[in-house]
Amino acid sequence: MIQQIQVIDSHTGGEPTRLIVSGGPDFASLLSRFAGGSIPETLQQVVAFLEENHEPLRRGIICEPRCSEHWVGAWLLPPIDPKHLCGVIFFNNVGYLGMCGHGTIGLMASLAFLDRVQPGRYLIETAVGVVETELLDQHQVRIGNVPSYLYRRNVEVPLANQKSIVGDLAWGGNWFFLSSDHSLAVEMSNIAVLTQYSLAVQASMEANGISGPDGQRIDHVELFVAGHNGADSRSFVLCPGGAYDRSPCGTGTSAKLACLAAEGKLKPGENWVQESVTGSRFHASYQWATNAEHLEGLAPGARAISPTVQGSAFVMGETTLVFDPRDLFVDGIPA
Ligand code: PYC
Repeated sequence: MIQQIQVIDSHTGGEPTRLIVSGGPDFASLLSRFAGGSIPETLQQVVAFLEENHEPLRRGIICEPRCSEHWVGAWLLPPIDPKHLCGVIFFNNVGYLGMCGHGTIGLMASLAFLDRVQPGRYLIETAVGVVETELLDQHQVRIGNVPSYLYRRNVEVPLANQKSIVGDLAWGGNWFFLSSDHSLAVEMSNIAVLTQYSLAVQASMEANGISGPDGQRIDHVELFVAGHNGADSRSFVLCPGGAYDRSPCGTGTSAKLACLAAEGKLKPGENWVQESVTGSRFHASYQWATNAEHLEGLAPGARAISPTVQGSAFVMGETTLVFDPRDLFVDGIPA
């Protein structure tokens, strides 16, 4: 049977998001099947179900030939709590993401495009917690992300030729290795070098057992240099799956703020402008988090933050994807 899926494509600071608005799995019945636990627990069970039963569809939607590795997909779900706007589950070319900052901004701009939301504040359910959003106009969105924190400081990651890089491990809704300990130019002309270098850092962390508190893979690498023209910092972010983030990365900016807060380099409420390698910018700040003591790996006495990240997204297309079982690449081109 030919399957049809309706999507809204947007980009946030150059990083694209494909929001699946209909034609996918029956999420209402999955949510009632896995009901009972907290919102993140239920959504993580839905993710496990998708991983077991709908991998070909994930690949078909987000991988070539219909899409490509630098996109993030977002399943739109009905809310578990009726006071919330909706749920969302993010994925990319290799699997599922915890949270996605640029994707949440894209989600809100896409819902505004569909006339499903007006400017105002909304709560969104993700697999790692409930996120606050404020739609400021058709394009501008402010996100109150999940509690974020520095996990380990000054971690040395060995590299080839007896070299190494030192950086921090932090959580911002995904796991990040963050470092300024390099001499690479964070410029578009240097993307191939930045990508190869960051892939080597990712591979070395995996080979050397450098992980999150529960063995979680540190699957994003952020390389920083000083910002200019009003930006506090400029960064290159490598995502799982090998593509770099065209936006400044919302979860990565949250992880960066957590490190700055822990080091006393940024005060609560102070603004931080994070620029991406493409030149797009997010405006961010934080407050100390309350009720975040439960976070795994939060050192005794350490504090988590509640980051706020603001950016804008633009809709690029409204498309029906067609999946014909006679198509050799109906499930995407295998990597
Ligand atoms: O904006 O959080 C983000 C993100 C994660 C992966 C790609 N973008």
